[in-house]
Formats: sequence, C-alpha cells, structure tokens
Amino acid sequence: MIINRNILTLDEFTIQQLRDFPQATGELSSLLRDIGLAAKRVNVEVNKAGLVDILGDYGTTNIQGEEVKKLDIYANNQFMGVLKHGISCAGIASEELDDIVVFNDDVSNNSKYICMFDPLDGSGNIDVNISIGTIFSVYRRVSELGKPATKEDFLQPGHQQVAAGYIIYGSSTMLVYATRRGVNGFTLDQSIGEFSLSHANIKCPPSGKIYSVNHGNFFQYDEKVRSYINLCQKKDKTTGGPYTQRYIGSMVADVHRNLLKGGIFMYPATTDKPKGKLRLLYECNPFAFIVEVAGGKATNGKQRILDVVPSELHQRTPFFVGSKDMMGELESCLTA
Ligand code: P6P
Repeated sequence: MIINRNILTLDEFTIQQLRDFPQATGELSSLLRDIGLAAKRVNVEVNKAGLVDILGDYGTTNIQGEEVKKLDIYANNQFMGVLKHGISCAGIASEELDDIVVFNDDVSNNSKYICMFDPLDGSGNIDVNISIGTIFSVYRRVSELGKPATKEDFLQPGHQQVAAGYIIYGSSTMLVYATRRGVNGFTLDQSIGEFSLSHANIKCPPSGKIYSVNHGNFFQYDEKVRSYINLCQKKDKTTGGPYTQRYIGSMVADVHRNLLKGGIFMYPATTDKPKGKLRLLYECNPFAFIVEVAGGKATNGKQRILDVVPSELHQRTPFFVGSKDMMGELESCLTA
C-alpha cells in the first residue's frame, strides 16, 4: 500500500506539532481533533440540507433575537458534545446558548482549556446554498484546575487566545486554524474522511483589491467610514483603486477569501446598531487572531480588537479586519 506521506491529515499535523514540543500535554491537539470530528458530522448534514427536513426554522429565537435554523442547533450540539466528552475542555460558550456551559466532571474540571464558538455562522444562507461556517476560539483557563470553569475564563481579552479557527462549508469543506506558530488550512478529503493539509502556513497578502462591506448600510455609517468606502471606489495610483466589492453576507466566506487573496472586511457600527452587529468573543476575536498571525490587522475602528477586555459573553463590536496596508489606509481615514 502506498502511503502518501506528503499530505498530512489534521490528526497527523497536530501530533507532529506535539512532537516539536515534548513538554506539551497533547490537550490542545486532542481538542483540535475533537473539533475536526464535529466538523465532519456537521458537514454531512450541511451537504444534504436540501434533501432532508433539516432546513428551515427551528421555531425559536436565540439570545440575539435571531430565528434559529435547525442546522444551528444540530451544529451547536455536535461541537458541545465532542468537547464535553473529550479530555481537553472544561466548558464552552456558544452563540446559540444564553450562558456558558460548565461541564463540571472530574476530567473536564482538570482540563486546561475552554472553547467558544459560533456553531453555524451565516445560517440565514443555509436555505439558499451559500457557504456557511463554524468559528471557534480556545483559551487557557484562568480559574483553578480541578474546579469547575468560571465566567472569568470566558471574559479574557482576545490576545490571550491559544488557538482560533473556522470551518467553511463551501465548494469544498476546509478547516483553518491558527496558533501562535502559524495558520494552516486543511481540506476535507472525502475519499478518506479526513481533513488533509492543503494550505500550509497561510499568509495574508499585505495588500489587496477586495473590500467587503454591506453597502445597503452606507448612509448609516460614520462619515469617516464612508470616506474610506469612497476611497475604495476611487481610481487612485497610490492605493491601486478602484477596488472590487465582494460581500457574501457570510462572514466566514468573506474573511476566508480576503485572508487568502488579500482584502478588507468591514462591519462598522450603524445608526441602527451603534455597537456593531458582530460578536466580539466568538466571531471577531477568533478572526482577529487568525488574520494577525497571518500578517494582517484587526480593529474596532479605535483599538486593536485583541486588546478589548470583554464585559459580556455576547457583546457586539464594530469590526475591521484584513490586509495590513489596507487596514493602514482605513486607519488614516478614521483618524483624519
Ligand atoms: P448583514 C451572518 O448573519 C453574519 O453574522 C455574518 O456572517 C455576516 O458577515 C453578517 O452577519 C451579515 O450581516 O447585516 O450585512 O446581512
């Protein structure tokens, strides 16, 4: 049997990373493998969503007041289940759950990580077959090992993240995750049912030609944000403008494309949503961590997102993330 040793699976990759750090306990590798397992299960349902009665609304609304799709709940339960029954996670927070869930058993209480996730971001696109995704964020606990996790474990600033990543259920299914050592992408190889390394050491191009924003909110944005959007549309030798506007309405898809090709994604504050729409803990912080490790930048328009000290689990924030040079152009407009 010929073994293609050139393409590492997610499990092989995380174990190899472990070999490079003999003092590591393997808990983070185990947690990432658990997330990969849940992602494969969610992928099966997402891929057949049109064929089974898993489409459509669940008839409830989540804490955000958004109608909950059946796949949202299924995805939430898959990620919560693997982490609860794993050996690496003391508790979770989820967009779909009002409060944290502390697993509070002997193994979990001795686990050193907690995990937060948006189980199915962009779920409004489920019924029309547009790419959707899962976003996750991992922190080392600050509470005492051996005891249940506490709310403080979940209200840490984003620069404390140990790992962050996302799964994009699109034309192919990819799992991308970052640690401080780098960002790596794994494409699901259906022939072996494994995520296999396809995008090693992802770097965000320092500049790009894509800007992503909901133009429908244009007149609700601050005038300085509007001035940057106008700059994106102008023919300008210094910026290389005009840029191309690409906005899918699914953050995972928009940020993934901009991460690989270069670009900027913006969800600014609006008059309707003065604190922004996107959630700090399980949407913005993970992407900010990933993009920064890849060489890009992420702010709330005033400060580095990863430096924001959270006060609430589901707090929202304005969000700007992308290529370093484009973020510099934005910041020049915001401080003009
Ligand atoms: P709007 C999806 O609901 C989401 O949370 C992100 O995935 C996406 O970027 C954003 O909201 C789209 O929001 O207001 O432009 O439709």
